[in-house]
Amino acid sequence: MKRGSKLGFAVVLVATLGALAAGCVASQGGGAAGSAAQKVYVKPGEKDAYYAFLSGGHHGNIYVYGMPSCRHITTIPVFTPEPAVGYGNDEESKAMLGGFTWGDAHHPGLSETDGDYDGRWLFINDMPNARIARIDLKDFKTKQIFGPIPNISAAHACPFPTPNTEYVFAASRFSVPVPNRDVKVEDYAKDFRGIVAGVKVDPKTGTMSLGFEIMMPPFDWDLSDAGKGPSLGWQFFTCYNSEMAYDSLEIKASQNEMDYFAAVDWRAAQKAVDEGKATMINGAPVLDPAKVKGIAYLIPVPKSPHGVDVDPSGQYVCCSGKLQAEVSVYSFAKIKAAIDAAKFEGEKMGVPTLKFEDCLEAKVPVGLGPLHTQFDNKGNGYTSLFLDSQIAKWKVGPPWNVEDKIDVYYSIGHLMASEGDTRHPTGDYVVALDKLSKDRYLNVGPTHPEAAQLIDLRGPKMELLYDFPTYLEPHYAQMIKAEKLHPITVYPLAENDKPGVIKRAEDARVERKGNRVDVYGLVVRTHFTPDVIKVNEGDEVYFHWTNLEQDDDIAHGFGILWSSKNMQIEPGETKTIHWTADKTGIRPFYCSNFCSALHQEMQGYLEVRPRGTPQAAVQRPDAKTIAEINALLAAR
Ligand code: K7E
Ligand code: CUA
Repeated sequence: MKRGSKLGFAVVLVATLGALAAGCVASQGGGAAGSAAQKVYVKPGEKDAYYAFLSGGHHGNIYVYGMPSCRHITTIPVFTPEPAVGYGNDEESKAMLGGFTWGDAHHPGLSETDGDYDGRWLFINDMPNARIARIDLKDFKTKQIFGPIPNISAAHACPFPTPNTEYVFAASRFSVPVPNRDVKVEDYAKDFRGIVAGVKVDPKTGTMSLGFEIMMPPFDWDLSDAGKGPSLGWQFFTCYNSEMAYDSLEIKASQNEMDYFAAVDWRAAQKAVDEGKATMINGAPVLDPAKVKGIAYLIPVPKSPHGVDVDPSGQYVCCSGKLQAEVSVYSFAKIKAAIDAAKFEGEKMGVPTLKFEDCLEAKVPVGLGPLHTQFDNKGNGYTSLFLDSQIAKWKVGPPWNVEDKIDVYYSIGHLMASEGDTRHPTGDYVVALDKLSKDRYLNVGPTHPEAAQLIDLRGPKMELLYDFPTYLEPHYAQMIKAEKLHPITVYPLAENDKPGVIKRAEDARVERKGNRVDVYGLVVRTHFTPDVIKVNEGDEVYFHWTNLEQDDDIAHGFGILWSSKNMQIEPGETKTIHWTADKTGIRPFYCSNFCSALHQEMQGYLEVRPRGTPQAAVQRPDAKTIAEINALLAAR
């Protein structure tokens, strides 16, 4: 009996193992899904290997994702007010936005040193208003918005930093008269001009300033990339509409067999400006290539090109002709030889044109609707195919053949490879940034999300790992190794020298000069000091709140009832917000960011009295309150 029962157990055990083995095989066969899941799985508490910065398109900001998990970590407000943190609401960020409440952000550009991402800054363009923002990757905050850049009409080919971040660029997508004035649109070819601008970046601070502008023919300047290695010192810009149409562009701008890309020698352009060869137009030094030679050249490209991408070696310039099934690869050495030999076929408004055959190296038959190309570390290029909804992988170099293709869902625009714009792409991943998601996600009504897809490049074949929706509308993105970034988690109080900062309860006060009232206050768990503030109707009140916390993730909010005033003050930070005391009565304010067990108690009152009510020139908290706050601070 005993023996029999043992045997029975063994039979059951064998059967179980058999089932497990079968299950195992099934899951492998089912298959790829299991292994793909493992490749994107980042265990709870663990962190991703890459930061990915996706442009927010007409949302005007930047989305930060972790890769390979594809988790959305945060959104950085850039060109658009953001109410939760109060971006565009506090005085500093409001001034930076310059009255604009939207932007259309297309191309994130990480700063580089020696052609590799250095993790210092992130630049991004606002196309319609021709602005460039710089985000400091020390705290992931927008620090400067440069522009609107004079004479530039829609900065699409922007910012595309140079290999040592000497410059970021902008070029007019829609040409206009320069200077803009009263002209007829029918006089387009005569009076309209495109502009290419080189914006200098201070190597220490990242501060942008205008270096030079170049007057270009009125084509639609589209995309850009920086030369590197042998092509260092040159910047490339594609264009469409060399037909110079001003209406029905979808037909009239697709007539020519060839459009162009421009090669701009930015060192020569800067030198010409420094030598006084520019004309000032709207405050910008503008160079006219008809008068100043050697700064720009045009090279023919088939059929309305979109992306221009320089390979990691810097030898090849790859242009994607939207209406052509090929990537045209140009040799920089050939371009340079033709320029040096002054072998021109003509000129366009003073810009010499080179011959197509003199510069072309290869045509790669990638497929329909090529838009953008990225690279890996094994000598391959990856080109997005909008019409085919595919990515084509091809050999950069002879025999220039297509090696693999993968379907994407749907209608891919840009793609981004890990460290893909550098001299040393890592070859781990590419993310497809698809323009249409159609049926891929739960139905949320007519506003569909955009679609992004993580693809593994490490095997011989591209492998689709993961789909993730994004809010409107990433165009381009960049991915940097996480180990390169070391953001701070609190602002060191000792370094805080912001206007309006106070660091001791004794300094908290309300100062009045005429009808201007300045509140110098502290926020700390769980108290506003002062929390009762007396003002008069019509007063212009400036609240300067300093968050004395030095603990991670303890931000406080400041929101005023019945108003649009709200902001977040992060640990160690000082922020100023302006509010007009518009109405006599009592007006509560409160901490809008959940900060502690007594968050709900973190509130205060504005007592707004009628105009002319006598008020002290300075109000201070009483000694008891100061002692309480000091006790609170000491207890931490
Ligand atoms: Cu969407 Cu670079 Cu603006 Cu191409 S751009 S797709
Ligand atoms: Cu402070 Cu909530």
